[in-house]
Amino acid sequence: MACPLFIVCVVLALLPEFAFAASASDSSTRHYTFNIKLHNVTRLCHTRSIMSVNGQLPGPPIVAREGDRVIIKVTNHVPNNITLHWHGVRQLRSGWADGPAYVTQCPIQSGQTYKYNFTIIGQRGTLFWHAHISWLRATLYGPIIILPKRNDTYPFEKPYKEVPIIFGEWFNADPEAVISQALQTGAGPNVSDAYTINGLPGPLYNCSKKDTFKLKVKPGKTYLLRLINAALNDDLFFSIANHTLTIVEADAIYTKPFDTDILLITPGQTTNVLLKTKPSYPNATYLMLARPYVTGQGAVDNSTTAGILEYEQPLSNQSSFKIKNHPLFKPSLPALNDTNFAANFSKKLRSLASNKFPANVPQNVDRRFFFTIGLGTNPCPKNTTCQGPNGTKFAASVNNISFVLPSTALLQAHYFGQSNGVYNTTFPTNPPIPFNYTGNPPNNTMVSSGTDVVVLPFNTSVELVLQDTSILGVESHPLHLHGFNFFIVGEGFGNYDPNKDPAKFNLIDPIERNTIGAPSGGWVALRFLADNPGRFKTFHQKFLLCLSVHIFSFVTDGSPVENTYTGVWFMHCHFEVHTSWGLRMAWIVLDGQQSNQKLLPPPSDLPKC
Ligand SMILES: [Cu+2]
Repeated sequence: MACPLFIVCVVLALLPEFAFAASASDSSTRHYTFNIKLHNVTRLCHTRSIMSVNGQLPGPPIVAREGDRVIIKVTNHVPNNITLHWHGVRQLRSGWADGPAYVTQCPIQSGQTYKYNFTIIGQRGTLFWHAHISWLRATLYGPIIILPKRNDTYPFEKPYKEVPIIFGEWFNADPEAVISQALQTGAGPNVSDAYTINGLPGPLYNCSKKDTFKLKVKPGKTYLLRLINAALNDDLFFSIANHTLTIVEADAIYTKPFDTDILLITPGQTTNVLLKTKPSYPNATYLMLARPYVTGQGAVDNSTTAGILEYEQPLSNQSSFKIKNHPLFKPSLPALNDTNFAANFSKKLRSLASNKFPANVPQNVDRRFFFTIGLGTNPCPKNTTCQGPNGTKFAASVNNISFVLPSTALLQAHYFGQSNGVYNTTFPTNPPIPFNYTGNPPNNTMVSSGTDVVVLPFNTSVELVLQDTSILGVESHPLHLHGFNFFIVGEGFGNYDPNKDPAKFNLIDPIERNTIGAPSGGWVALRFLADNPGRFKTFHQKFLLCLSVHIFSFVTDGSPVENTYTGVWFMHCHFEVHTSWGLRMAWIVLDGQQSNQKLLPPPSDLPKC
């Protein structure tokens, strides 16, 4: 049996149809060990036991080249259930490694280990990893840095140095207690106590001067800052005093470079910028600030985190000048609710769309979806009092369905043909009751709940319009799609008009990303090709795949049903509070016909629920 199978796989893997990619020797495997433990951290003079990876906050960076395989051995040494998500990594055919709890996997239980194993295909830039269960990503997060392939270059000036700058959110209380209390009372959760830059709040907070991130630079150099917003619930404005930033990449997609003094980054988004330092030693230091862009009506942490851009002193200066005596410049940031800034900034972002890095925008659409996103309410359970709007409980929904996570994982349920009673495939294409979405809200704000998904055949070209609603106030929502990037072909304020708005779509060079700040009181139109499970490209991978598919069908008596190996891709608001309230759903993308368009079998250590 093995011998003819071997030959078949060699022949199949060599077929020119599949043979356009790099050879296996170009890429390597990167191994990481992540131990999740408790450790004490003090911020704002409060000491708290936090969950962290290898005792680090932020967690350790994953560094790989495009084309590399990454294997992260994650061991859970804390009492809580854990999963980790590799945010923005497309996970072609490796959906088992995506990480959202109860969607692609059951959690890693205390004392257990799971090896996340995936290959980074066709992506380069900055992404990040974070816990994907409850609010644990408050302290479990870190950068993913994808370098170009060896001998490949950036489509911009080679930076002198690269620096990750990861924004976080610090709670003096345990964030798990914060969300669990909110879900119980129905009220909005308590807000954070500080924002952080690389884990440090900075000098504008009490007791935090020593906890300040310092970026030490040399004059006349270009630095690549890899900005990541890992905050739980807040979009952030960011600026460095007296320095212009050039945006060159967003969500691991190269952009047309553009200069800006201020940028906006939502939770779940990443942005690479070039920072050109002053040509000579400036005798000054500069603050970098981040504070929120706020559109909702609930309580908000409106504080500001600061880091310091400090020039290294020339040797000749060191005795005569003290940095302390230098002027400290401070950038100005937009007003907290500056929605015009958000809209203008968003319009300026374009894909590079070069020959080498094309924008493959789907020009034709197979399936159109129109989803409302926003807040709503759930009734207060009998004999209790609730602290949400008018004595109800806060909820959030997509097309008025507040998504309920199952007690097993959707992908496992589907793969093993056990979806009955776990989920329905009836997620509505349109809102159940049309209304004036951004006008006067309807009297009835109650949501329905369920575990409903959309099923898409392989390679379906999808157009998805997300429409904000005014129910309990309009708000910008950072919508994140797992497993894909989408193109942002259009956006606007008010209600989407299917007759007029498509004429204005950009199908040439729209920005491509995995998370979009859907406009407050407006809509955004996205397009993506549902091609994941996806394709493998190297001979090595094709050969192994072929073997595994055949061996798997052999050991299971050749009986796995066609179209049962699929991808299940979570889509949700990256404001953790809205996700907790149900602003989430999932897409099931069926396998393609060819063997390289199918999800691989589950790894043997896949956690059980
Ligand atoms: Cu949201």
